[in-house]
Amino acid sequence: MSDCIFCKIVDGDIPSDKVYEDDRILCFRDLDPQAPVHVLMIPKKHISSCDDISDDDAELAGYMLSMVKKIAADLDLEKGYRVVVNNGEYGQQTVPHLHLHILGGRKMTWPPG
Ligand code: DGP
Repeated sequence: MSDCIFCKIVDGDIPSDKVYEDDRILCFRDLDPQAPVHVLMIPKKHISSCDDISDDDAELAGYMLSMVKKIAADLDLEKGYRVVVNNGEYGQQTVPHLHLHILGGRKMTWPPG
């Protein structure tokens, strides 16, 4: 998607502080961190939101979840972390390209608000 900022990050047109990359996903530090460690994991394929994960994307979505533990370990989040996916207006999704927030480095609170 030509007007998607996360697609531009995938393409290298917008710089990012990358922590992991392979042929299917990219992880980079959030511009506006909400915890001492806050990274975003995105699929390189443009998928707008959780609502837009098709049956064909199921393997990719599963792969993303399966990679969370590796990213968490790489970032020394052995005490725990939180994975968040905001979806749509009420979910406070601001960037319409599917992303997992991985937050850690402090004890989280609940409910999230
Ligand atoms: P969400 O509200 O779930 O759509 O979160 C979008 C996140 O993306 C938000 O925490 C800020 C982050 N973000 C937005 N634009 C950029 C950017 O250009 N670079 C980086 N690294 N993060 C961005």
